[in-house]
Amino acid sequence: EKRVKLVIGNWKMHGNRAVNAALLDALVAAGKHLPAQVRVGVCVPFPYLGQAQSALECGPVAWGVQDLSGNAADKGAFTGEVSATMAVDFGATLALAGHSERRNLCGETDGHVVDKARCALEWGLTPVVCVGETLEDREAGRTEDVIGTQLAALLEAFDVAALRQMVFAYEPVWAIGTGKSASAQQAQDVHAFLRARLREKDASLAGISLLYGGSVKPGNAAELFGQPDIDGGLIGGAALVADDFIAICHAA
Ligand code: G2H
Repeated sequence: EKRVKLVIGNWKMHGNRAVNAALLDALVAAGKHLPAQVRVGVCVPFPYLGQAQSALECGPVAWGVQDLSGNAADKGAFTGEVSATMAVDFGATLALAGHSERRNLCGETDGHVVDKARCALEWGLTPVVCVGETLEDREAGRTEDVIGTQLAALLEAFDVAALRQMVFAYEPVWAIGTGKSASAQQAQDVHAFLRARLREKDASLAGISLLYGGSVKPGNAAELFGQPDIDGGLIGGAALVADDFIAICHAA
């Protein structure tokens, strides 16, 4: 099956209007030279969605959000929440769900991740569902258990047609922002495991794009993306440096 290659920047809680403008301008300038077979996007903090839309709407780079309300897809009495329709109102097409920082710092459970993915799908946003194990999990030999459980929540909650609209990102928690990337082989092993689980549910799900995230840099991107089951990356720190992010896009 032919899988879509994807590189998504996750700005996390970084930026301001001036810094974003420079970064977005660089992406616009690079846009026409980006490899045609690679879908590129950036997930920005909510207040800057409009800025991303204005800058990117005429080019090939997509934009999206780092989180969404799982309480309701459109509106309601949910103080502080941002809905899928609001993101779509600003042209977003991508929504991260279940990033480890949200699971660990904000107490998001697999149930919340399912709710968020459901709200995203209701309005045509592509959910980018993140899974990953901690160092403690890995050292105890629980990597596949932990990731298998995180994935199973989605596989049980959605039918095949809905799952086919999703992207999954494997982000080992111990490799996030630590400068310590998983080796290409470690990442490939988990990606192969995820793809096998998807295929078990339905053969067509083997065509889902699986991204690797965790200290991807220009220097390690080509090797990671060259693995048979890695279809691109979710890029944090390096997505804040235009030249690095563009180099990573070219490595996909
Ligand atoms: C993992 C990744 C992007 P970084 O969180 O989601 O961040 O590339 O900084 O490790």
